[in-house]
Amino acid sequence: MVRGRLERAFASVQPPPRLVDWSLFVCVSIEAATGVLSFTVGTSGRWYVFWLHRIVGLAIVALLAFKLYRVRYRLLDREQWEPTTPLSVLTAVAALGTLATGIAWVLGAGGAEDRIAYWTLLSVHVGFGLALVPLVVAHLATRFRLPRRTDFRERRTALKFAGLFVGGAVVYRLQETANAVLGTGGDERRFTGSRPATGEGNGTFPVTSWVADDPAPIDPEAWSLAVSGLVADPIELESVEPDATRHALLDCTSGWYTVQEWQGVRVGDLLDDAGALEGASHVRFVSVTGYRWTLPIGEARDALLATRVGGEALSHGHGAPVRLVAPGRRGFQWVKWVVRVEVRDRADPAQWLVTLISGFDS
Ligand SMILES: Nc1nc2c(c(=O)[nH]1)N[C@H]1C(S)=C(S)[C@@H](COP(=O)(O)O)O[C@H]1N2
Ligand SMILES: [Mo]
Repeated sequence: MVRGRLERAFASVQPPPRLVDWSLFVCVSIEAATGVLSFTVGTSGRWYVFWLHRIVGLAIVALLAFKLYRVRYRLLDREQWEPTTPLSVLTAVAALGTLATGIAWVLGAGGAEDRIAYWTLLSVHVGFGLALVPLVVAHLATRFRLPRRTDFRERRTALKFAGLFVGGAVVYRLQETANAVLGTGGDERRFTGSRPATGEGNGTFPVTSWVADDPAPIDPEAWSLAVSGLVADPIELESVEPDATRHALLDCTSGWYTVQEWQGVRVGDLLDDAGALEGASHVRFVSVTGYRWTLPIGEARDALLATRVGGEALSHGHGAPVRLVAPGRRGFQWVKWVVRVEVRDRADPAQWLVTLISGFDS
């Protein structure tokens, strides 16, 4: 009796099946795009990228509930399995894993030092999400059905969809309020969701590699820093004397941030010594591992090559002898163990790939 009533209630709010499927595809695409984009956002001007990601994520919870409810007999009854069903199951698992880790992270689980095996909770979320994208595409390819005009015709359908997104926003606000009331950490988070690692110096924040970078400690005697490329007089420094100080915030995409006092040299001073030539528009910072990142020259001038943090000499893990401090950029752009500063006339799109594969060859 109760079950019949529940089923009728569910059937009456559920949008047309094909529309649910295509909406899931669109929402997962938005999540993949905003997820990747969020990695490049370091200053609060583009906070809406994170908002969109959270709200569309909650809409997926509802859409997936409709979908799994609809296909439950097909999944639970082995007799009904088709050749494509295992792929569908895998896709569902990846989707549930992405949602569960994302929601747990928003609700306050997984601090900077908590790890699942080696990864932070947020990194596991990213991993599930990256696996989900090709699975959804393959799932769609094996079960391709175009939505029909009639799927969109009903006014009520549009209302249901508006409801989904408004509901997502409301649930997200309620969650923020609940976290604030319970003191489970809504407040101290940045707009990126990252949580603070507090204190001063090497020991107070995690040593993090983006993927596989893990060089042997660098012998300062053997180390030098080259400033080359579009410059009048290339220079090679055997050591760096810190003469500038900056308070800057490092925000790692694995979900933590720290504010530290960094000491080192202004990149602008190095460029003045070497004499940047006309046409110089970008500066590339290259690690001993090959890992690299490029900044527009105006921003690069204002960045620091740091030798000290929180009053201490930089430790090996944090990038000694010298690491880039790029205020307003996400942590993965703060190149550690820098050996070359290259003045260039263009950006460097290949850097994305390099940061992912750097370290696997050593
Ligand atoms: N050469 C190199 N630099 C790197 C990385 C790396 O893997 N290799 N990881 C980046 C990432 S993801 C972050 S968050 C910061 C972390 O700096 P930390 O280890 O000092 O906390 O360094 C960045 N610089
Ligand atoms: Mo990071």
